[in-house]
Amino acid sequence: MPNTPKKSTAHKGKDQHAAQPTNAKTEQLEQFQVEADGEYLTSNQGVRINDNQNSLKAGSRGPTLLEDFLMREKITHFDHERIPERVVHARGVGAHGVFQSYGTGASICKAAFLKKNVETPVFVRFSTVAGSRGSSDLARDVRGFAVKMYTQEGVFDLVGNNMPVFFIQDAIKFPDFIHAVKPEPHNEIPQAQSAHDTFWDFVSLSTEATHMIMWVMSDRAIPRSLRMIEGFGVHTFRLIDEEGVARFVKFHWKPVLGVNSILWDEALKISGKDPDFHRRDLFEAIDCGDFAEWELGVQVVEEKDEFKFEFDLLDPTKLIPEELVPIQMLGKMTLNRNPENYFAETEQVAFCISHIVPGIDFTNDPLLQGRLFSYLDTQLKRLGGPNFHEIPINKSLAPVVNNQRDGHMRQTIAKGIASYEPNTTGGGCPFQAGAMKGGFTSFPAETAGPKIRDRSESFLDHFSQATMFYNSQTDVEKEHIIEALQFELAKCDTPAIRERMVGVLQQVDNTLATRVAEELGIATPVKKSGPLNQAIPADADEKSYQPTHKKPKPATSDALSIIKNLKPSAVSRKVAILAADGFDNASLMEVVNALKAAGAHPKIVSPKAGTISSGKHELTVDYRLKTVGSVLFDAVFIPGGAASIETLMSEAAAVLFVNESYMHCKAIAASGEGVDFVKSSLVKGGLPADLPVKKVFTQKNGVVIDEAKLGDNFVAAISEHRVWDRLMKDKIAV
Ligand code: HDD
Repeated sequence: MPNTPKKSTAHKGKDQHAAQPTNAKTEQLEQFQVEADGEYLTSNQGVRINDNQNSLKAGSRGPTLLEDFLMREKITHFDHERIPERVVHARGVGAHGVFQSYGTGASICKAAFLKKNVETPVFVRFSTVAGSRGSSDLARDVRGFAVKMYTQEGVFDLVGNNMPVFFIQDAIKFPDFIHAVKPEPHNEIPQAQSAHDTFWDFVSLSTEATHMIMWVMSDRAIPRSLRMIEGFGVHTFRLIDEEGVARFVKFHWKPVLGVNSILWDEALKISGKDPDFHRRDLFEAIDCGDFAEWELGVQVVEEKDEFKFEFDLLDPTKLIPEELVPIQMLGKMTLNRNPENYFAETEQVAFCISHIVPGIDFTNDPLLQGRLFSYLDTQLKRLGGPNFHEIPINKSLAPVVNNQRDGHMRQTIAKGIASYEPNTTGGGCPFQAGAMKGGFTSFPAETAGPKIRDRSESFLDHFSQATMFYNSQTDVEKEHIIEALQFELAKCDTPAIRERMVGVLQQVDNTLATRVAEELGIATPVKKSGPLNQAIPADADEKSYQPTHKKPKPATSDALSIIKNLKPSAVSRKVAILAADGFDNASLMEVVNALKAAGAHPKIVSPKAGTISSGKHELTVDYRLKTVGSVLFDAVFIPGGAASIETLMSEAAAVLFVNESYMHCKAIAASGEGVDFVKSSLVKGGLPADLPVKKVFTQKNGVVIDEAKLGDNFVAAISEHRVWDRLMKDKIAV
């Protein structure tokens, strides 16, 4: 029996895992917040500063004195403001929120945060992978989706992406892969782009990347908003129930707004118009109460079914089709509060895949196993030492009680003389909890086998799921994948790399490979040189490496298409109202009211900043026309009003606005003289006179003009997100 503690310590006995109020993390962070509006400037030692404009000099025109401790303190601190940016996922944005459990997971997982109605504070950081901290949000890239849950049993980090598979199967390949995708080492070009030789060289030589390549070349890599991406834990994890029974799971985050993406031409332009597009979108949405929401779900596979599938559950380049194992929803996450300070919170947050709580455990996925080492190691470098868990954003809400001591920047003032265990000097405290008192116990998975550097044969099928993904897309989505590959490979300088990649694509789909090859001036089929699957030794007979276990698998999976799963809604869409002095107030207000009622955000865009007037009514201009562009909006409305339209007619930027909106398949509405403006703009924009005027208006394909219920019909058109018929039927190239 343990002794009674002699001295009071931070140990709180059995209460330490008591339920946390939702705002507990907010309160914890508030203790560290300092208002910037204190009355007087002080030094870091609290000494009031008399003059912050002039350094201490020998005479007013003389040299600055080394003695100026105030200037030296200020400049020294400035010189040390930067910490190393993340080696990957450097560009990111974060938000606070809460996870509310439905209780539906309680039967398969003993973790307290999955019990019914438990609310757990969270901090989420979204990111791109390849670009530096200052790169554009709109790079064609994977989006990181890292969630830190401050559960009552400790911190749980679910460090995932917006794509359910990964490029490589073994963590030992990660540095090579990242070196290949990052800017080339001799000239540090290109920034935040995979469209260059080294990336395509690597992935064409590592065919395990083929499935992920399909995802990255799809519209998933260019989201409309971070609020409209899915999230995936990628690896197969384990959940353990109260009885100690383990099940395999894949984690999924499903966005309430549905998944939506933009066109590549828009992405290129947004990178210039507003490289902070996603960051701004998330910040503004939370700021105005459009909270971002996701449901957390799991696909569950019983231990006995581990080998039921065509693929290996431990292979991170494979997904479990939802048609085979449906997702069970466990709870809902709402992001409802912006950080107070980017550096203190979003930059210093430290995710580690090893941060798990009782009820969750790992599997032998070799990518996951390597990540278990990498994240802790990277935080030590990035945040400067072993005490990064004490930084407010990383601090656990469950009490932290142990004998770890000291180190750079230690905050905790540990009392007492017992800094070891077992002890009697501290009354034995803190004690090991043991499994019965909530101590973490690893699932006793059977492990045996020779020590060997090898890859399981069950990992060798590199193409089936790439083909399944491609075949699951609509024609529009397939077209986008083809165009993305044409764009990227045309940026490769080395012909052999392009050719090798076309050879890989032939393994996925012949039409896909042929369409890409045509644009690159390559004849198909490409002659094969050596085994395509690079995991197979060069001198091996490739046939003997083909998977022998043929098990049922779907040829397609509708869940993999964005368009097939569209959730029609105009909620939080940003709509431009293009107008100038003399606008028609009645139609403008009808549309504005309909948009607001649907949860969309109408914004007045006008040639000049300030205000515009209808004669009787005055409106504040939200954006000056030439400062923005159609790519920053989801739709456009041009109200009538002779004088307003006359002004717009003479603005090339307004004509471009309408044309780009049309080409990007966005909903367009017009009333009165605005209708003529749309017609003449489209003709001026280079579309054949008979195409837009006849087809656009007779088919009403997302162009709503002068109708009764103009506002409602416009909202209906916006809710469809895009009018893809324009791309396919009218053959508009963007
Ligand atoms: Fe990683 C950051 C996601 C494989 C090594 N990773 C990082 C972040 C996300 C992911 C979302 C950003 C976290 C943040 O916002 O701070 N990484 C993934 C996923 C992977 C994956 C979903 C595959 C399924 N990562 C992976 C491997 C390794 C790493 C195989 C190394 C062996 N990842 C890191 C890292 C980073 C990181 C170097 C950089 C910054 C950081 O950790 O905190 O440790």
